Amino acid sequence: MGEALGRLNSFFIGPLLKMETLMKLNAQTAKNPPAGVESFTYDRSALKAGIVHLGVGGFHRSHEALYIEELLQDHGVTEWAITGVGIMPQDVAMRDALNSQDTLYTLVERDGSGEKARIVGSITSYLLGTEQPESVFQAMALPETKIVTISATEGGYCFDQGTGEFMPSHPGIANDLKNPKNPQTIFGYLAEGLKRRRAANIPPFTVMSCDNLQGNGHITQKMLLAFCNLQDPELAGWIEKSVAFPNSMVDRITPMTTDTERKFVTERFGIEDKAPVVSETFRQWVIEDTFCNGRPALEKVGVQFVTDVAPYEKMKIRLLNATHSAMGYLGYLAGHRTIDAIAVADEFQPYLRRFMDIEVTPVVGTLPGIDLSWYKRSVMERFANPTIKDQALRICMNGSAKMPKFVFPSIRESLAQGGSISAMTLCVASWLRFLSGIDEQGMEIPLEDPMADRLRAAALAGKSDPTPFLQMTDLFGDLPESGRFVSELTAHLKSLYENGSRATLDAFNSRGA
Ligand code: CS2
Repeated sequence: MGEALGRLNSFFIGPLLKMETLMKLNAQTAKNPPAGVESFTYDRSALKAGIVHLGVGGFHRSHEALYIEELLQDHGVTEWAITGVGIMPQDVAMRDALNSQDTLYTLVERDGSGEKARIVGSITSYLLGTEQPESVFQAMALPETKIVTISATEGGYCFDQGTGEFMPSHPGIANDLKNPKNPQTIFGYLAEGLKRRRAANIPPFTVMSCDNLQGNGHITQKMLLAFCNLQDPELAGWIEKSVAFPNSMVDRITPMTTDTERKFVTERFGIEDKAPVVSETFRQWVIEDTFCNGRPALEKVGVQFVTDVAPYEKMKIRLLNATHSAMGYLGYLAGHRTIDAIAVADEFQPYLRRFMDIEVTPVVGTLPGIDLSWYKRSVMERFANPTIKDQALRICMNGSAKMPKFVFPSIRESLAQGGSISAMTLCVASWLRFLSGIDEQGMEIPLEDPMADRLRAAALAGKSDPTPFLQMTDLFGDLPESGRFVSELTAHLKSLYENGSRATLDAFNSRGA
């Protein structure tokens, strides 16, 4: 939909610069990298893949694959390399890019003080599930595979956003129940992989979600059990008894790789890489230590193991991810295209402070050992990182899975406490305005969301009246039962349509607390 989105999503390789010293990325280049680029020195051929990862996008490659890389490079570990798996038809671009360069890629970490590039070798093979599902099942069934990690985006878990319950009618799930050998969802792959291990009497792997869902391990477990109960109840019983699903909190801002990032890596480091990753320098990973078949010593490379990850997840999702949403939709409507520009824009500062300090912080509560003021300051500094041109459109993708997890729970909790919901409701209104697919200048907005057609139809039917949206209980749950929510939402949406985003923000800011 729209040329802009095509450019944002594709792995299309634009014309590269003609540089005499340009090196194509491959195993040879990794042994002799260009000046200023770090590379690994371990023997890649001696590694075993202890991890199968479903959903190899930029985030996995800037985060988990880097932690593993450090274990391989700095701690002599050999058992925990990664088999990467794509499960979406569009992952063919990643497969082609990575497989044409020995599954290597360049990771560039950037902030105001400069940038550091390294060639990462921890993903030792890449399989495309849509074309070779059997190879994926075999990899999952190997005794040396001990963990399956997942980054499937918040929308990949196939539950009803209103009730949190499994959706057997989800088209991907319906396919996987009918065609277990050609799955489309993570649950189809996990069920088949675990089924084979059980049949071969091999201990199960741990299943670890790396997506921004509160209680991501619990959700994965609940959905997988619901899926298996429909397909093979005995398998479900075995999984319930013997598979671990640790909850985890993951964090690293990683813009989508577009031609801009590719060109930057080529020009700055002299590497021709079809799939580089550019990320911020900050990273965090907090995991519950409940693995059922061993785990890498990730604590050696800075991962925190805790008994309860819930406070960390809540803090991150409600403050970082939700504030991202508050910046993305309204910022895009106000004409900004990158998150750093929104973070420093005068009209956004008071709004975002109110969003975080007055509305979200009271529902997050106090967290043992965590200074929330410091956390919020550091989040705002990360958003403002001018070297990371994180796309507002990336943040605006898949709102139907993000808003019910990032923003709606805080509105519900604040309503219950009698707190203010005005800034959070303005965020929801900006999402609904965005979903009309037409910006304030009359230009098309590229909408990327599995529910895009339904959402756009609701926006066009209601315009400044949110009623068609509020009837979607599979999205809004019980929120529309709150008169306060509905009236504040209606007022914000009307103002966005009638006065535009900047005037709405100015009026909001001048009203004060
Ligand atoms: C973002 C996240 O997708 C989003 O809306 O908030 O991708 C965010 O950048 C990461 O969770 C940072 O860890």
